[in-house]
Amino acid sequence: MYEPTPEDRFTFGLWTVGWQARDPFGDASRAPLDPVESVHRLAELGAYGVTFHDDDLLATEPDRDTAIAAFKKALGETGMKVPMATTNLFTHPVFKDGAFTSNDRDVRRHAIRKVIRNLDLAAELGATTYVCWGGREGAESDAAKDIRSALARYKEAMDILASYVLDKGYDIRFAIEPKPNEPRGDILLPTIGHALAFINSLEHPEMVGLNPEVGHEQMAGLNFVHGIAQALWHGKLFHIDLNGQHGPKYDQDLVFGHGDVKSAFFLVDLLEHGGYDGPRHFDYKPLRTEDADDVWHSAAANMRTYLILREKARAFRADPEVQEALAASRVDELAQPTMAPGETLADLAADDFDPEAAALRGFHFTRLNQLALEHLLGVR
Ligand code: GLT
Ligand code: MN
Ligand code: MN
Repeated sequence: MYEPTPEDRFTFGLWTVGWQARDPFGDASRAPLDPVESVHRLAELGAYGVTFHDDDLLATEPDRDTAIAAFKKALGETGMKVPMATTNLFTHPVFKDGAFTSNDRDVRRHAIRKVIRNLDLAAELGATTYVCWGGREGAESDAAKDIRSALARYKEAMDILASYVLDKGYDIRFAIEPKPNEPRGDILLPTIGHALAFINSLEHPEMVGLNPEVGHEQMAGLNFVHGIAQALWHGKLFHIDLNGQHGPKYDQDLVFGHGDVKSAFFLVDLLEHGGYDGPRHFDYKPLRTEDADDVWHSAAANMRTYLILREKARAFRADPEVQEALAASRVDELAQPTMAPGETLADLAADDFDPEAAALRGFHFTRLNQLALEHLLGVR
């Protein structure tokens, strides 16, 4: 029960289990982890694949060719896939004022070269999604950054990368990952909504979608389930970062479900019934208190929690009382167009409607919410 298999398509960033737990106040509490070990351990736990930043591959082996060869061998031995890759444009101090949007033009050129180099490797390993998390694209002072120029440079970089992928004939789409703040005081493209609007201004909008992260929207006090629903509605949910967060505070990157569990329940319900067929990717950080063994317990916890919530969501949908409550709340009625085919505004004007009577009708949403909560709490 709740044993993950590759069919569940669970994936992990190498940087998650490999996080050494350095934070702004303290040194690493764990030793570096060889990506080869991560691939083997995650495969044993039932994961489908791994994802990586260019620099993650160099965690314990500084020579790039040797590191890539060892990584490929581990993939071959385990059958693990690489559905997504990304670039580290935030750790090296050269990126302290951003990468694509640094005020320093030389840095912007370096950033684009760094992405292009890793795009070639991503394509070779079969990745079809390339994530762009602009963690350092931002500012602490409104005097320090011309935001309109920064967005123009962001667009320029995305347009260059898209045309590179087209020229090479790679089967790759880009996924922008929004985040409101941290490590910058304010980050560009802070939410799903900002990123969706930005994508519309690109030269190849069809090649660019989103990689929303649970905690990042919740840091901004936003409803992640609504954000994901809107991304799906626009056809832009290219990838997803699952983790946990307790409301607006620093980015916690908790195990999936270890933050707002009710939101996690409705998220799984949406992903499972809303038409998302991409990988279920975990982007969490094993707590700094945990030792080398605990890391693997935490990795397993993400998948187990997802599978438990998936079963709860299915049971919720299948419960006759829930179906009856959904009907009583007229949830399906919203799918019905407000005007019937062929109806005119004259027909609309001719409606015999009594707002006073309609205002007396209750929607019974509390009952529905309580049923969901009881499924989640395991008493139904
Ligand atoms: C970084 C960040 C994540 C992003 C990753 C992609 S790395 O750890 O906190 O949210 O998804 O660059
Ligand atoms: Mn993320
Ligand atoms: Mn995060």
